[in-house]
Amino acid sequence: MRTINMVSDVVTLPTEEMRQAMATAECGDDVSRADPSVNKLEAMAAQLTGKEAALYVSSGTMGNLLALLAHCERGKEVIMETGCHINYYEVGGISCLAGLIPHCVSGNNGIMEPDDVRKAFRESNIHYPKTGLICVENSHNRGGGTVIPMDYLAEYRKIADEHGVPLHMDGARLFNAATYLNLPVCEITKYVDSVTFCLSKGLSAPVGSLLCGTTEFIEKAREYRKMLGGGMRQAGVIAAAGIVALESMVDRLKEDHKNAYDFAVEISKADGITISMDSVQTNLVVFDVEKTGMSSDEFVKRVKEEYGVNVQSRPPFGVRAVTHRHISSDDALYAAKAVAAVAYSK
Ligand code: TLP
Repeated sequence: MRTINMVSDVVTLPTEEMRQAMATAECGDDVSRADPSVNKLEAMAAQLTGKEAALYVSSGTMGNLLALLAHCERGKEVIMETGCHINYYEVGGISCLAGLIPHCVSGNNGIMEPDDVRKAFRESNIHYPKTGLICVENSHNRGGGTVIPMDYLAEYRKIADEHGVPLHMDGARLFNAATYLNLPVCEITKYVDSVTFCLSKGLSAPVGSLLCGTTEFIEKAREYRKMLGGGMRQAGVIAAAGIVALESMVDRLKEDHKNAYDFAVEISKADGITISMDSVQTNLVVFDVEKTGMSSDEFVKRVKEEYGVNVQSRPPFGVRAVTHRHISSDDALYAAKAVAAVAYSK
C-alpha cells in the first residue's frame, strides 16, 4: 500500500542542498552574536519582511511567545481570533508564561472582521484589563489556510494605531500567503509591527523560525529568548538550511497550492464531504465529514488503514489535509480518491 503523509507540512525533510549547506556551515557562538550563518539568516529575514532586525528562534511557538513578552506587560489583554494558533495550540503560553489574557474574536474561516476587532477594545474602566496587542494569523491554520485580504490588513493597522497598540502577525505560513496574493512578503508585513515566520513547514528546513521587527523590539525578544533557554550557540548548523530554504524553496509553494486545490475539487464531488471551496487558497484543505455519519477520528483512521493516507482529525467532524514538497500531484489525486471512497463507504 502507498503511504502518503498529508497530516502537516511540518513533516517535510531537509533537501540534499540543505544537508550540504549544514555540513559546511560557518559557525560561532550565536549567544554572543558571533555565528556568521545565523547573522546572515537574520539579515535576510529582516530584509524580506522590511523590518530593522530579526531573531532566529527554535520554533514558531517560541517566536510568538517572544513577541507577546516583548510587546506587552503582564495583565494586558490580547485581541486575537478564537481558533488562532497562539490561542489554540501553544499550550496556553500566552497566559502561563507571558501573563496575558486572550480576548478572542470569532472569524470567518479564521479571518476577523475589522469591525469585530474594533468592538473588542473595551472602554476604560477600573474593572477591565487594558488591551496591549492585536495578533493576526496569515495564512490561518484552523481557518483552512486562508489569507487575510489586504484591505483587512490595512484596517487592522488603522485600528491598532487608533488605540496605540502594536500588531503582531503569526506568519508561520507567510510565504504561502504571499504566494497566494502574488505579492512580495514585505507588502504584507508593512502593516504589522512584528511577524513570526517558519522555515520548517512548507519551506522544508529542519528547524527554526524568524521573529522580525524593530531593532529595539528584537533586542528585547533576544533577552527573553535567553531567559527561556533559547540561546542556541553554534546554531549556524541549522541556520544554514534556513538560508537555502529562503533562497530556493519559496517559488515551488505554488505547486503545493495547485495540488491542494485539485485535491479539494476532487473531494468536493463526494456526497458526505462538506467543504467551502472559498477557503481553499493555499496548501491546507479543511473539510467536514459529519454527513458521512462518521466522526472525524473514525474517518481519518479508515483513510489511513484502508488507503495509507494520513490526514489530521479535528474532532468532532473536521479533517485537515496538507500538501507539501513530498506530495506530488498524483499523490494528491490518489489521496482525494481515498477520501471520497471512504466517504461513500459507510
Ligand atoms: N502548526 C502545526 C501544529 O502545531 C498544529 C501544524 O501542523 O500546522 N503558527 C501556526 C499558524 C502554525 O500552524 C504553527 C504550527 C505554529 C505557529 C507553531 O510552529 P512550531 O511548530 O514551529 O512551534
